[in-house]
Order: sequence, then C-alpha cells, then structure tokens
Amino acid sequence: MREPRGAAARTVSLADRVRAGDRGALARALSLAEASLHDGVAGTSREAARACDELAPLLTGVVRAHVVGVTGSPGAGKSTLIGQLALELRRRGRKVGILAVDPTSPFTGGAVLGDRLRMSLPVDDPGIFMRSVASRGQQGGLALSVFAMVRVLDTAGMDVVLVETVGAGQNDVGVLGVAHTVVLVFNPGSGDEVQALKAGIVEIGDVMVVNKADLPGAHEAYRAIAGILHLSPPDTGAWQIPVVLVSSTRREGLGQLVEALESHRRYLESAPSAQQRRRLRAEWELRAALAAAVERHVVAPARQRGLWADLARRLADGELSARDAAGLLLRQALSGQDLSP
Ligand SMILES: Nc1nc2c(ncn2[C@@H]2O[C@H](COP(=O)(O)OP(=O)(O)OP(=O)(O)O)[C@@H](O)[C@H]2O)c(=O)[nH]1
Ligand SMILES: [Mg+2]
Repeated sequence: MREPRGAAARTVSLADRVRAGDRGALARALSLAEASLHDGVAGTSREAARACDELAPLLTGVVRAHVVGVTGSPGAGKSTLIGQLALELRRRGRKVGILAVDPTSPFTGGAVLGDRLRMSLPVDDPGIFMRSVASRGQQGGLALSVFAMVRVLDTAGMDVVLVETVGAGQNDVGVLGVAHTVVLVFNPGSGDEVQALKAGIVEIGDVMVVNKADLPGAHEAYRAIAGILHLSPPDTGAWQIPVVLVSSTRREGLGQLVEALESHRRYLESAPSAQQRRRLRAEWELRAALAAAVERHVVAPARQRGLWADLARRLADGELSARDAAGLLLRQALSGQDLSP
C-alpha cells in the first residue's frame, strides 16, 4: 500500500530538525513548548496530542548549555546587558539563546520587537536566537514553559542560554530555578543594594553586576556591595560571589562578566555539591510541572463547572477554610467525579 501523502516529510522529526539547526523548526518547537504546557494545546484534540508528541523527545535529557538567569529591578539594564553579553559571547565563538520573560507583555509578538531592539541584536546571526515569553495572566505554567524552552534551545546546540526575568514575585523565583548561575543586576543610585539585602534576594545571586558604571554612584554601589559580601571570611571551598562593574552602553566590563560566569560554571562542575545542585534543579522542574498540572487538571475544570467561584465565595464568607476547599478540589480531581456538596 502506498504511504499517505506527507508521511515522508514527517519522517524527519521536529527534534531532528531542531538539532540540525533549522531555525523555523526551533521557532516552532519554542512555540509548542510555550503553549503546550498551558491550557491551549494541552487539550485533548488530535492536533494537541500530535503537538505534544512532536515536542516530547525535546523534553528529556541532561541540559548541556550553561543556563544563566539574569534578574534585577525594572530598568536596571538587564535587557541592554544581555544584548551586550550575548555579543561578547559570540565574539568568543559561543552560540547564545535568549529568553526574555516579560511580566507585562500581553502578547509575545509585541514583546519580541521591543526586547530585540533593547538588546541591539543582529538579525542575521544564526548563532543568536532570542525569544520573549509573555507571562501576564499565566499561572503555574510559566516556570515549566521556561524549563521546556531552555531544553529546546539546548537541543538546538546553544552553548549559553540567558534568561531575563524581573526580580520580584514568586514567578521569578520559580523561573530562576532553571538557571545554573544567577546574575543579580544592580541599578546604582537607586538604593537597590540596601533593598536587596533587606529582602534577602542577594542570596539568590551567584554573580553580582553593578550596571551603568558610566553613571555617578556606580563605584560607590560597587564598593558597598563588595563590602557587604566579603565581610566575613569565606568558607574554604565555598563560592566567592564576584562583583563586576559593567557599563552595558559603553561595553565595559563584559569580558570580566563572561569570566565570572565561566568560573562559576567550573565551580559547579567541580564542587562536591554539583550533584546536589543538579537534583535541586530537577526538583524545581518537578514542582513547576506539578503546579502546571494542578492548574490544568484541578483549577481549570473546577472553574468550568463553577465550583471554583462557589468555593471562593464560601471562603470569602467564612463558611469554610482554604485548606478544606483545596482538599475538596483535589479529591474531586482525583476521583474524576463531581463531589461538590
Ligand atoms: N547610562 C547607562 N544606561 C544604561 C546602561 N544599561 C542600560 N541603560 C539604560 O537603562 C534603561 C533601562 O534598560 P533596560 O535594558 O531596558 O532595563 P531592564 O532591566 O531590561 O528593564 P525592564 O525589562 O523593563 O525591567 C535604558 O534606558 C537603557 O538604555 C548602562 O550601562 N549605562
Ligand atoms: Mg528588560
């Protein structure tokens, strides 16, 4: 019997095309990774099932690329820094993938242009692939999407994947779980350092960058941060957090930043805690997958049936506890029956 038309073309899988450096395939895989983990494609339609099958081979395996999370307050210069860092990495022959998690953008399409411009990326360099991820209105699935998109970029052969995220809120902490190395970007003169210390967010940074070194106040901020970090003598064998002074607009300090990142990567590979770290990242990914599954299999069906709104109202009126409501939702989802009272 003759093969149905189109079957031959489909024998080259999406994963193979991504591996071979096909940028169209990479763009499609990233879209699938972004969408399939949310409501849309995760449905039961045949098209959705095929999309998930296509994506599946891209979602397992050990990530080989160095995943660098870049975080910091709004306007600290993260996008500008990432653009310049990407160009510096390109000069050193590395292939770079960029994911910009934009908390405000309602449309991925809109954000792409804005971020591309802010990052001053060349349009014709096959060694750079940049993608915006709109996060507004997404719950649970965002971190999982980012993990999946990182895996896709890794499959495409990127040596480094840079992930930009605004350093506030649960979403970002979840997203940062994907990173091997977290860069915290400070905006000098904004009191960022003090705030970050108070909020304890310095604890998430592996490398500190004081950006806008060309502006007044940068050197003071640098000294303040370095002073605080290096107050106590380091544990032997522990990572010594470097503080790097950078001017993204003048392209100064980028070489030192690349060296700090590579040095952290080497530390991770050699430290006795390397395996533990890998397991921690796996736990983040698992949590992200679980959060997305709860959203999809518990929250979404309950919303559809009006149960969600009903429980929220009863909770607000003091008729039941959140714990009881959650228990009820879970039991219902697991039994597949309508157990609502
Ligand atoms: N003087 C100076 N300005 C900079 C530098 N880096 C970034 N900027 C400026 O700072 C502003 C914010 O830069 P972005 O790169 O958009 O900052 P961001 O942290 O990505 O901002 P959000 O994504 O909106 O949180 C822009 O006007 C940049 O031109 C720098 O090194 N020196
Ligand atoms: Mg930005």
